[in-house]
Amino acid sequence: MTEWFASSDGEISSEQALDIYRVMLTIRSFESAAADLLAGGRLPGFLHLSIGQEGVAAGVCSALGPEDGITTTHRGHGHCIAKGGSVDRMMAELFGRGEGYCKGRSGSMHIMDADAGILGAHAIVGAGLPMAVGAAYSAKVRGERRVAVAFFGEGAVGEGVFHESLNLAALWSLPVVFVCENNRYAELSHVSMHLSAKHVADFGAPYGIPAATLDGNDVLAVASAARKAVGRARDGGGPTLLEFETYRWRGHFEGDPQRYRSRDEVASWQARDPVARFQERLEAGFAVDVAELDRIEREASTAVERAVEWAESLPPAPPTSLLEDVYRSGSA
Ligand SMILES: Cc1ncc(C[n+]2csc(CCOP(=O)(O)OP(=O)(O)O)c2C)c(N)n1
Repeated sequence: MTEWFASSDGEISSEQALDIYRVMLTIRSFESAAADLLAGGRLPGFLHLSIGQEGVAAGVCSALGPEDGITTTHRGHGHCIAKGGSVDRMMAELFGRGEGYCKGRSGSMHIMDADAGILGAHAIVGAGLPMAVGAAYSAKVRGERRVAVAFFGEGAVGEGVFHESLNLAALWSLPVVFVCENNRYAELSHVSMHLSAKHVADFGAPYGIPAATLDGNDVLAVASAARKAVGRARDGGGPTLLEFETYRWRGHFEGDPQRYRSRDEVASWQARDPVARFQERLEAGFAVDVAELDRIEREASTAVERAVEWAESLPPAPPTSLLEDVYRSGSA
């Protein structure tokens, strides 16, 4: 099955490739800025960063249209940016400002933008899977050609909700793509300590769902597999399970002492940097010149710098706003 998902040359135009590159750099820039702001005491809250995993978010979302939906996790900044979320409103949310996506109440882990098809980030491991199945179910019963994508880590695979979601999606042949970012660790536990199968993709077969394990740090391979899975879902072919092998360069959360892995292991994955690899492909395969790549990089970092400047200049959301949008029954 993995061969069916293999990419072939000429699938992506130079314009699409540069757009994917811009998204990857925006994610890296956003998360690097957030890490520095938190370390410098300027940002409150908790951060789980996806630096090193940008290829999955950018590649998968390049296959989606505005009408399609995604659900994501506690490590979801990249998915939200790739799906068209505003870096301004995301940064305002991280700063706890009223202009943020959740009026400054949630911080990093609950970004949602229904207009952009970001159906929600969920801090509860596995929580996004049944919601994507629900979105796919609604598309099917309404006869709409929308597709839903559930992003999740391999840590979610040990949970019942992963299996319930795959079962119903297969049973009802729903237009959903399950995208696992297998970054080798769930919190402090290596995948070999919590997963019975060798690959997450092995769980596709029992449900009759096509599945493949692919290199998540090769963004063109990701984009190609995603296009096939999304196309299949849109044409009524049902769900697909894609497992992308990747790695988070930072700790599970910012501040994690990371005693569960070696510096050599981190370095070996940094040598497979999805951004640097794609940059080489763009120069060699797409004949893009370095000046153009530098321009895109500057634009991405300027957009993030402006977002930081704007968000930080806003006043914190007032405590009284906590009473807004709170529902209660009975008379006042
Ligand atoms: C249901 C549930 N159990 C436990 C946790 C605590 N927790 C937060 S992140 C995490 C690990 C998740 O690992 P994975 O799904 O592989 O995602 P990654 O952090 O690697 O992106 C755990 C156990 C939680 N948030 N929700």
